[in-house]
Amino acid sequence: MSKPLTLIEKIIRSHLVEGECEAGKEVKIRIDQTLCQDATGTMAFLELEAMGVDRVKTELSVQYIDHNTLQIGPENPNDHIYLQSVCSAKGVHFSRPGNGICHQVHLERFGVPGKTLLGSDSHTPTGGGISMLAMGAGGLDVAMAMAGVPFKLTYPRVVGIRLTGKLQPWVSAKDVILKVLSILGSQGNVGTAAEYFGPGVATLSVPERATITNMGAELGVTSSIFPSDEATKAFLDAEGRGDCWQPLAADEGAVYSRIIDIDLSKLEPLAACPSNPGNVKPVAEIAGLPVSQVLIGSCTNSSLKDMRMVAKVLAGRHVSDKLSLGIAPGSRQVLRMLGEEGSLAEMVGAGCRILESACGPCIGQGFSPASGTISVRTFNRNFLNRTGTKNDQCYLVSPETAVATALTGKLTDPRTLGIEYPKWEMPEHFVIDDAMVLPPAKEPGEIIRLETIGEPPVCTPLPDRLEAEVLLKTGDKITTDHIMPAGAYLKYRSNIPRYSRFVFECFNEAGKPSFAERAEAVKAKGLAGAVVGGLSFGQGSSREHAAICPMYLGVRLLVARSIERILYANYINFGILPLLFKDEADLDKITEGTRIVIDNLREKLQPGGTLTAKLVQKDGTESEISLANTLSKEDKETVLKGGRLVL
Ligand code: MIC
Ligand code: SF4
Repeated sequence: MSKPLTLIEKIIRSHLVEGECEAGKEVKIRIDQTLCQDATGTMAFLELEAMGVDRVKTELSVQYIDHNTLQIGPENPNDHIYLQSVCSAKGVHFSRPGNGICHQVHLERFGVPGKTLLGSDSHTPTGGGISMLAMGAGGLDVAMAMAGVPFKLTYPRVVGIRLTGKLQPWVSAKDVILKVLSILGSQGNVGTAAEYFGPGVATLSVPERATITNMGAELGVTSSIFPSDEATKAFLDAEGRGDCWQPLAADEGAVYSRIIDIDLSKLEPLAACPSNPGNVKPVAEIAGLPVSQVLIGSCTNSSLKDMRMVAKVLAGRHVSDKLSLGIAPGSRQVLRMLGEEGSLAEMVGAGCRILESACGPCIGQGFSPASGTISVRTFNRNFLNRTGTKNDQCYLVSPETAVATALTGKLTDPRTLGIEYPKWEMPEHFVIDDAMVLPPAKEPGEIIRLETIGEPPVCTPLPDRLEAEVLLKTGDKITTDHIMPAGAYLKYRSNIPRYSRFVFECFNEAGKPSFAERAEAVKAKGLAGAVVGGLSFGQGSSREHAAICPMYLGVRLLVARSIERILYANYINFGILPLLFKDEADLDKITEGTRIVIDNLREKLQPGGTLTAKLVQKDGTESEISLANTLSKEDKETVLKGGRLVL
């Protein structure tokens, strides 16, 4: 009899195009569906055009407008017009601004159990809530998937998370994933995937499962998944899509690389404290902190289930006058149902501020907290400064904890409210109205590129003698928000020269040259730029701008102690060589201004091997260090030729 498989292994094998199914080995799989959002999608489609693709080859591709809907200046509407026209021409569905956050809408209207989904957004694994193998990737990888190119990934080690028991009132799915984060941490999980199983699974509805798989992104795992069962069917039936349901689960006796046991009945409300999602504490331990704003929404917690609970708690009560409460329902479907059932009126009556169904404050588009005050959010990321306020203090919690906090004005364990916990039942029918999703035209039409849309970036081959000056040395857990801030600069995503001015902006010091200026000075000397980092470099988003913009400024080398999956792939795609320290003590030998020299790069760079690099200090002293790589043969060829879009 063949070996019993985990569900993730089963889906990979049913989509396998190339490679050996063994943990740690590289495989290529067929991608059935793709999704893009506006902040990464413009570049992805410029890249698709540059590849000369006439029509996408996937079963379904959808482009969402959800990240930047503020439209301050013409940049965003210009992006929207470009995306609408290019999607129509290339065979892609277009979800208009106002229709909702990509992950929520995709779950509601398009996701199919057992299919593969690749998205140019790191929270694409939300689709694991309905049993998809859903993964985040850089825009170029998604463009290639749309072009029909199989997606390359490391065959993962699968961690099994066995759920037993049942959540107690006021404890919810967010507390489950925060618990998992407190166990697995937010780093060190590259090459791993998370699979939920056990009797506790049946007690969780699809929206709850999707909260858990969504925030699996913060673990740094490739994907997270739940089995497809009666609860999945109930959700899909209510969406009028029951015909795409099939039961899916791991084989009896499937072997996981590690098993984590979580008894849902024993969980309590948890919070991720500033400024990392892995910094988890019980709310009871930190209750009482004064709070200036509460935000409920984002792709993690904006389902009808979450919103209805919030409305029921707010009904007949009023938000504390010490804070502002903002609520962003995740989709037009959710917003409309809240309106029709009266929940919206309850929220407004309680003094909350209703925001558009979009990412909004989650990506620094408004609602920045006042200086030195605490923001409590149901979101998934609290990286420093992401709210748009310098040195912010952002706590990530469940909607239950958020609404309790909104009523009291201080961080509150919802169990202490003394209110009965509102009951939730999956509606028999969601309101279905896909009028804001535009299907593609049958024939290719005109693609409209207004003035703010730049050209897709191109790179040159790496020189055989790589001489790179260190522009910046960082600590551990550098996120893509550190590398390429979003917030107020999000509107420059389709203008690389402009956006590049803000690379590593958070490390710039007043009165000193910025990272961009230092990079230009190094480039003018005919040298490459290098960045040196610690553990878990590149946590967070899929934004390939964290590769494109440094590359545009001349950065060609990254040396770190460990590198996160999506950033690693993006660096290869854009011709930046990612190497690893063999000996962490070597980090101390490098400062800003040190030159890292690698002679005979083509010969020395052996896939999976080590090489010797020379360090030349500012005073001319020289030494040697060993650097490792985890490149495959294909990665080596790609990065040496300068990535996938080359002059
Ligand atoms: C995020 O949550 O950080 C984003 C904004 O959704 C990013 C994508 C982007 O930067 O455009 C992500 O998660 O991949
Ligand atoms: Fe949007 Fe925030 Fe979700 Fe990213 S994490 S997709 S910005 S809601």
